[in-house]
Amino acid sequence: MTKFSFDLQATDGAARTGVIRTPRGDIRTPAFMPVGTAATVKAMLPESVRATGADILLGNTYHLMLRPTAERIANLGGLHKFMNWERPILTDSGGFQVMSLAALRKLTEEGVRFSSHIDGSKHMLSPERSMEIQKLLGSDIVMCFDECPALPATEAEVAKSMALSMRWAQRSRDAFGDRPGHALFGIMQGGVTKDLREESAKALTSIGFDGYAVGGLAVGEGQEAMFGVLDYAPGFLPEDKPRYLMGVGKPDDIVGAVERGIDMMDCVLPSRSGRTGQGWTRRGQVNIKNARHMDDPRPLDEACTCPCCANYSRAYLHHVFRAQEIIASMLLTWHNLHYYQELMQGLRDAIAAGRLAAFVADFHALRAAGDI
Ligand code: PRF
Ligand code: ZN
Repeated sequence: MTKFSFDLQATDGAARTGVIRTPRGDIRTPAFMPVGTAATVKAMLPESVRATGADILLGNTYHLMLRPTAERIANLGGLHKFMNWERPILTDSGGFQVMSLAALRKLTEEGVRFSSHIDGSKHMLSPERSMEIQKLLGSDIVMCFDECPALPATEAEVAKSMALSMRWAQRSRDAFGDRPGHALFGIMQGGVTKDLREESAKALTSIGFDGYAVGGLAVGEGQEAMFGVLDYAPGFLPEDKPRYLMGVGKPDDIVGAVERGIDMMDCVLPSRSGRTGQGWTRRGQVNIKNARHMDDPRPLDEACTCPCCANYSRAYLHHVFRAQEIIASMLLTWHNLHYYQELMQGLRDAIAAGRLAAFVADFHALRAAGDI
């Protein structure tokens, strides 16, 4: 069986391009992972998500354990079969979603007790239970169970939380065991404090993981502070393992993260904003509900080859959004995911050719020109 591996193929400054190999297929990096929280990328068929160029999806322990439950998915043959996506799936471990979504949370050394945001039922997540759920789902890339402290937090609070996450990382490693073809990623915490980030990276690398995530960013600190951390944090991690920035981001966040040595990212933005009428293009952001599009026969982006831009006008998109037709979400989500994947392909090609700086300059120049 193909084992899990990472081939680093080229670098350009701190940026890297390569391929993560898994038994379910290759993941070209830098990779963007569309979010399929509830066993679906909302408004998209899996084959359409694949057609945009996605190699891997993200799923969520928290949502799936509550509904339809991990045990039910396991009995039905696992998450890939259940949702009709045969390629790799990365699952988040649940702690981050418990803290942002669940009611009545109680955090202890053991884990987190919480009430479901769906029906109020009581549940527990711990490193051991999170590993068990992610195994039942059949996840290809399993994330450690961690705590992402909510902002604002003092440095002492961030330090205490990071130390807990590192103890949970060891328990996650022990509970995960040896599963050939499946990967376990550690998650670095430590807020915006360099020493804490370094301490966290040392703790994780001494445990040893198949990949390393940078957690605890994009939680309200702002792009400048996030880039400040990314100027040093990837350098604390092993060069020969993938680095995953969790929950990022806008197109310019992605470009900046890749420039700083990040290999994987995920974000609800392209799919979620597709459902609220926000289109992302090379020239910037478009709100299709704006009245100025009402009579516009042009596509959302004249240079885009997605089915939305190939076949539908802004006027049509404007109409179906105003009329709250289901196709509105479908078309704009498809366009946004296509745009994101095309951006990733552009970044990969530029890094491979050693011309990332020129690519990034063009990226910013086109957006600054506006005219959308
Ligand atoms: N930890 C986990 N999932 C996450 C985060 C984290 O810190 C973030 C932070 N941006 C998003 N998703 N487990
Ligand atoms: Zn398009």
